[in-house]
Amino acid sequence: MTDSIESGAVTDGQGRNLPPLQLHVPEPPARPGESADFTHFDIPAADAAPRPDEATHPSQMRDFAYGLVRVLDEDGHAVGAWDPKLPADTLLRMLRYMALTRAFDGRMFRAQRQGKTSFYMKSTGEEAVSIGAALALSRDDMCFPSYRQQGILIARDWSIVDMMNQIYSNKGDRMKGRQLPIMYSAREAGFFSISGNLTTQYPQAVGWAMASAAKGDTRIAATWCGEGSTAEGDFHSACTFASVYRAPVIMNVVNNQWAISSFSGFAGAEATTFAARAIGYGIAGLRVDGNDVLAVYAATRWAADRARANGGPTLIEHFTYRVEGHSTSDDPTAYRSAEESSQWPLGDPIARLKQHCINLGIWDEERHAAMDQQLAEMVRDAAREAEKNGILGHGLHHPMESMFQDVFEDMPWHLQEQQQQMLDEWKAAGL
Ligand SMILES: Cc1ncc(C[n+]2csc(CCOP(=O)(O)OP(=O)(O)O)c2C)c(N)n1
Ligand SMILES: [Mg+2]
Repeated sequence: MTDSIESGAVTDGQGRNLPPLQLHVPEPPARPGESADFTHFDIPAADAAPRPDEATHPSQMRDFAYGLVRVLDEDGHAVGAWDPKLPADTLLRMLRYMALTRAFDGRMFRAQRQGKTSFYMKSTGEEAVSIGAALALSRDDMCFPSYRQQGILIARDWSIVDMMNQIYSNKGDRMKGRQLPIMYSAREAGFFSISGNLTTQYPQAVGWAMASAAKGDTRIAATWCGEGSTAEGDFHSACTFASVYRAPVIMNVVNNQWAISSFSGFAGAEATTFAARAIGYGIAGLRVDGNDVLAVYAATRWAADRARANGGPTLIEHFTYRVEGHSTSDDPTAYRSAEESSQWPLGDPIARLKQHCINLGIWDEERHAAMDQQLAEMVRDAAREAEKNGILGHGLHHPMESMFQDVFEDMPWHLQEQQQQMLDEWKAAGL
């Protein structure tokens, strides 16, 4: 039993005066109406990080969990040991895929506002995370993404009409309307079905990687989750399995500073980095400038080479910023400073690669503007094509009775009865 006394000290049953226990409740540095200040971030020079050998033991990797792997400096020059020295055509492909992802996001966001779909999630400012990784992985490596890695499908040249059909839940939707819009699944693109239940993809990716090794295959797995999602138990079980069996897997944490309305501090960012989670598990950890597509590429390539050589898993934290709302259901002006995205110290990933390509003499503003125009038209044409298959509320979805299909090879009698009952009730209601 304890009694509070006026001074705030507490006397316990044994007569000891003890300070009252307190909880630390994290508070974001800035709220709406306040100015954003990122000067406390320690951003090392772009050429500061050495590049360790891919076979380095995790115990020698400690500093990489607290530093920042970077390639592009403030002027858009590629510097330092991590420069992947990519050929011009690869750089321009990266630029195009990032710009296409942004154009796709813009069109689909507007489609939601026009009532054509119920939901959409943009990846604005985070395009480098998906595009850099997709180009560094082999086409047949298996990806277990979260809902903000649409760029992987785009960089694997998946049909954007097919993606839109899923967003519209129309009769062309391969998911037959059974998944929330943007929760794609594309086996042929090595893109595992997205789940709305945060971080379930983590143990699945590790399990897939373990199976690949158990079968003597050569393909590796990669997975992505947000920084908020690292608070899920699944993240930690996945790390344990990955470490114990040295699974050939790359575990990406996209630290975009925000979960929905809760800032990264609620997932532990005030105490340490997300890459440092790796240290406790004996996993190699890299912290990377997530707005630098060349750094993302170089780190992913390092981790992929390590996994392919049976060197085990790597945890990569991509330090980035979620420029827009969490989803179309969110309003970030209600909880964060409007200045944050413009004050973000690591810039915009597309602008940075564009500047780099201009510096190399392989690109210019005119070509960039022409590309943006061409991509906007391409996305508009794709949307028109997808809309022919139906949009929200226009009835062009898969037949209602199809919701009972694809679970059992032969539909059991009780489901047949329920299906029939549904159809009878619909008919009676004149629908
Ligand atoms: C298990 C579970 N808990 C909560 C939610 C609700 N939810 C959906 S997204 C989200 C925020 C996740 O933030 P983060 O992991 O940082 O990813 P980000 O959206 O920033 O990419 C939450 C809490 C959910 N979908 N699943
Ligand atoms: Mg987040």
